[in-house]
Amino acid sequence: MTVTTNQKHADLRIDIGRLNRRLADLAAIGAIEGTEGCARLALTDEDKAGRDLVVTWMHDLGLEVTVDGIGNVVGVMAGETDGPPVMCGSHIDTVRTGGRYDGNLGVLAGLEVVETLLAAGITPPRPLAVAFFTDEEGARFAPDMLGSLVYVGGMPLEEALDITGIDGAQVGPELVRIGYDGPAPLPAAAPHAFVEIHVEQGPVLEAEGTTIGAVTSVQGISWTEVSVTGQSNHAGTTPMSMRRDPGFVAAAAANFARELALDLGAPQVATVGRLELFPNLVNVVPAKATFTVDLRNTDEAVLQDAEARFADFLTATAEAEGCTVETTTLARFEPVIFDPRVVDLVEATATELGHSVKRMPSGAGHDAQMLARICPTAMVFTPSVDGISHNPAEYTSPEDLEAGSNVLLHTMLALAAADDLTPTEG
Ligand code: HGY
Ligand code: MN
Ligand code: MN
Repeated sequence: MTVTTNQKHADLRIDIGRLNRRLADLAAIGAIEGTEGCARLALTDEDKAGRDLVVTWMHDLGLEVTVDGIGNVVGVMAGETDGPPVMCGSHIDTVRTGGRYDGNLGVLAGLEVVETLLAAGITPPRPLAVAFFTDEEGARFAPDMLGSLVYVGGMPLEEALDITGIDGAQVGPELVRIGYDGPAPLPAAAPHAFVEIHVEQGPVLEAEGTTIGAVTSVQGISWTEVSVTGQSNHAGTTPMSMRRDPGFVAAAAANFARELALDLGAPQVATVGRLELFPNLVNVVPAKATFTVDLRNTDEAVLQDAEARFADFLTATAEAEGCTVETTTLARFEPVIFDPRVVDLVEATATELGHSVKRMPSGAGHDAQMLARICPTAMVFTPSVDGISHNPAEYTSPEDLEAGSNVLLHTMLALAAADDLTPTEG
């Protein structure tokens, strides 16, 4: 038995033109010239400008807007009753090569749901909430999903405010600087349920010609920053036998990470995304190499095995090169399983709306994986053209955006009408 969709408003549909206009208006902030993408790293001026625009839209829709101490913003639409809202949301911070849909869709589709209900004169049985969480990407300040992690009580606010970013800035002062160090209490009260719509960011839905993903889980994530220290020396005069070259160790580690992922097989992935050499000059054997390794797997035991094998290789290679190694864990989240009742509802809603749908895990991290700690949670995926994301060329067709947003609308209406997710007849 599942929570069935709300038949009363079965014909209600979102306005895709309005949604795409908002996506375009938000993407214009931090726009990456010559592309459809945008760059709004967390807590930068561009992020502030994006936040201000979305908060303005929330006020225009009559939502009650709150900001908490880590800068999470929640807009609430009153329901026929009080109590915990059915919440949707995601993030509006981006990576440096961001697309216009990653995160932004989850927030703006939520505003579209609200505007659709307002236009139809519908008051939901429970309050609805639209949220954007701070620093989901973790690209400037690690870990990723920082705002939603603090929101659910997974990290004390004080610890989060002390985090130093890749540019030396700190979370706390940056929040104050952009005016988003808000008063709302943390950890937050649990919503009734949480649903996040997000572009898949991978190739699966497109390859299978499927319109909707009913996301069942999020894979485990392991981020480590590695600092290798050797001895800077002359590139021309230093015999190879006398070198202590951290650049070599970093390159060998990056190559090993690829071999490790191929050896373990899908869904294991491994990425060395950030790599800095010092002094980074053509004729100097580096003194220091700093790099990050991102390992992920749906299976926690295999992910731990991958971490151990990588660490062993790193230690042995650095030792053989006469270098020392320091590692810092930037993020470590185990795989998360979403509430099957909400996953079932997303799947049933997609089917009732006439869309093809597939149950699938998420390769990317999402705020939903944190909300799943405090309330029944699931996600709606829409296809990504060529599976591309974290790239300004990221694209999802209006038809697929519309389908996914209508699934969000009716999933939220069903959750708003359900009594504590108790299965209903039918
Ligand atoms: O890294 C991730 O999976 C997400 O984009 N923060
Ligand atoms: Mn995202
Ligand atoms: Mn992302």
